[in-house]
Amino acid sequence: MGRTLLRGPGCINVSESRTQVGIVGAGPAGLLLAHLLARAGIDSVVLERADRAHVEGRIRAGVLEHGTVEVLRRAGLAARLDAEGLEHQGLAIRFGGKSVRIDLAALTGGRHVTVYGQHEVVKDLIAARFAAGGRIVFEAQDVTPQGIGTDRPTLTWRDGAGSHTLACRFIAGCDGFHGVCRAAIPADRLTLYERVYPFGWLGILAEAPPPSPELIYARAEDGFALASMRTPAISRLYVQCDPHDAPEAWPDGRVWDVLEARLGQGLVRGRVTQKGITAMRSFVAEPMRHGSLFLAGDAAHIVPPTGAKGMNLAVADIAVLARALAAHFREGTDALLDAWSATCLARIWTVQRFSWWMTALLHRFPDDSPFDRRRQLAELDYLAESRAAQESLAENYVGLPL
Ligand code: RFL
Ligand code: PHB
Repeated sequence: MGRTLLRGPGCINVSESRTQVGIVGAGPAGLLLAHLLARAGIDSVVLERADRAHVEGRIRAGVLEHGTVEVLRRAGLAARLDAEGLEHQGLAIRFGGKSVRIDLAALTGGRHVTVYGQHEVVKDLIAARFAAGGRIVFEAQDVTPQGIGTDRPTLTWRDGAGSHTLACRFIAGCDGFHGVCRAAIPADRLTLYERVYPFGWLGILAEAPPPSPELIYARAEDGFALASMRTPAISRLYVQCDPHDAPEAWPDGRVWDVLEARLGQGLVRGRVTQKGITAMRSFVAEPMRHGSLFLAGDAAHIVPPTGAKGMNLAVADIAVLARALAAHFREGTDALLDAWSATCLARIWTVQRFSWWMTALLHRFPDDSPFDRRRQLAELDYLAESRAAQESLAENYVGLPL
């Protein structure tokens, strides 16, 4: 635990404390790691830049793979997920006036996905951490990892109470794509792979029932659209847009008109309660470990959201990392920790390929030639006709085994 050092009257309050694993970021990756470590008897502290309301209100991913639900269930985190999550046995792909149902369950021997918002997962994780007496510091400013090349790294930060230092054995950088942890690794020790797409997604949350009980992915001549949901009464809808557009360029009427044109039948309009634009990229930083610092989730890799994989990859990284850290602290063996980055990267590149493929299949690329457009339609026709093609999509969509 910590001790507080007061440096003179009216001066800043400086505190020092110690933990086994210092975790930067209270997104799904950081919070799940803290939870799994606690269940293995390992102490951690989570440092988060934003406040709790912000973290719990951030609308992002919505589709949980079969294996992600299993991880959450095994960790005792699925009471609300099991009660409120929507099991999806299939999805639809619409193009050129056709609609193809991908029967996920029939094509994968009974596996399915579950629609449950990422912010609900985050709320469940925060509640579980606090119920177990876990430490999460919200509104931690200027978090800085130091000594990551040694086995005694530290995290320093500031908050309203002063400056703080946390001595750790390991640091987990779970601070997303724009975090500080990846930047703390010397540039010559990382290889970065990146592809930035010439489009983004405009996403809305609307008080309207979804057009269908299953997700609809639509490829139209002027771009992509997706109809998802959060509950049977709340739709989550996306349209492909210019990544540089401001949300103000998309008044509600325009969003609904474009959705209707791209999705086709069944769209129900309602009050729009949230609107935002996400740029799209594919990104991998290798290796995911430098000394005592591990990068997990979006801090190490980004996928375009077309395959619904971002949060699922973060959960997979963490499930493997928690096991490896438990082997270190409880059994004194480091083989799993030493293999962690390579173990995760094998899955990550498989998921990168699938997310890129789904994106290329369904989006309009500005420099596509007429040949490219016809080839894209031919690929969709093949998917509509071929069980082998559908099996490949379904196997990746429900998630490869952990
Ligand atoms: P997160 O969720 O980004 O959490 C990182 C946390 O770290 C905090 N942080 C810091 N804390 C302290 N000090 C600093 N210097 C910090 N810098 C950052 C942040 O405040 C945050 O709380 O990463 P994590 O845990 O790896 O989880 C990954 C998922 O969030 C992500 O893969 C998906 O949400 C991706 N994603 C989407 N995926 C989908 O499948 N479907 C979607 O619709 C979808 N929408 C999105 C998204 C990602 C977005 N980002 C990252 C910009 C929409 C957005 C806007
Ligand atoms: C969502 O519900 O937010 C969602 C669903 C499927 C995707 C991406 C996002 O591919």
